Amino acid sequence: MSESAIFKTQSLRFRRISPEEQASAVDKFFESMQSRRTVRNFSSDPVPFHLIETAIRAAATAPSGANQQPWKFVVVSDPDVKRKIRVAAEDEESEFYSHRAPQEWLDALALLGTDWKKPFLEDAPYLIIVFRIDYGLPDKADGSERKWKHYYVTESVGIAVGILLTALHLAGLASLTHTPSPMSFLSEILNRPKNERPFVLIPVGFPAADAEVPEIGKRPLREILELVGEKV
Ligand code: IYR
Repeated sequence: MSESAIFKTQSLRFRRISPEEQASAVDKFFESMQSRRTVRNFSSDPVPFHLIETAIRAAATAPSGANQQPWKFVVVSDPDVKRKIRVAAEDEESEFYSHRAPQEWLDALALLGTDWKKPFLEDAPYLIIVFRIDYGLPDKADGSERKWKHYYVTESVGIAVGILLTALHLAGLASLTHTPSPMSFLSEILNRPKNERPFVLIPVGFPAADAEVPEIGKRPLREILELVGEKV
C-alpha cells in the first residue's frame, strides 16, 4: 500500500447496545480474559486451521499508524521447519541463559521457571511468527517507486498481537508469547524479505494434559488505574 491515498468517507454503522448489555458483555469478556495463561507445555493434538486463520483475521482488524497494517503473520506447521526453529532458538537461548543475560535479568525471570530448552517449538501444532514491517518496498503493482516509512510500527503490531492472543484464547486455544533473543534466525529460516523483522513467535495449540503454570498474579486495579475527575 503506497502513501498516496484519497480521503473518502462511509457510514460508521455503529449500533448502541443497552447499558445492561454493555455491562454484561464487558463482565463476560473480563471473566474470560482472567483465565488466559501463557502456556509452555503443549500437546501435539491438532488444531483446526480455521481457528488460526480467523484469529489472524481478527488481529489484522487492529488500528495501525496511517492504516499501514505493518505486519505479516507466518504460520508454521511443517515439522522440519519447526525443528530448525527449535534448534536455532535453543542455540540463542543457551547463550542467553549461560552468558548473555545479566544476573538482574535472570533474577527477574526466576519466577517463570524458564530455561534454554524450548520443546514447545516442536510440540505445538502451529507456530505463528509475527513480523513487523518498518517500511514499504517499491511495488509496480501499486505504482510506488521508492521505499516508504511506516509509522508507529511497534504500537500497531503490539495491538494486533494483543487481539491475536485474545482471539486464540476465545477460540479455546493456548498460546505463548515467545521472544528468543536475537530473533533474526527466523528471517533466514522463513526466507522473509528484508523489510520484515521478527516481532514475536507464538506457539499455539492445546496445553499438555499435565501442563502447569507459574503461580503468579496480576496487579490489583487500584495500582494500575487512576481516575482523574468524577465518574460521569
Ligand atoms: N527469551 C528467553 C528469556 C525470557 C525473557 C523474558 I523478559 C520472559 O518473560 C521470558 C523468557 C526465553 O524465552 O526463555
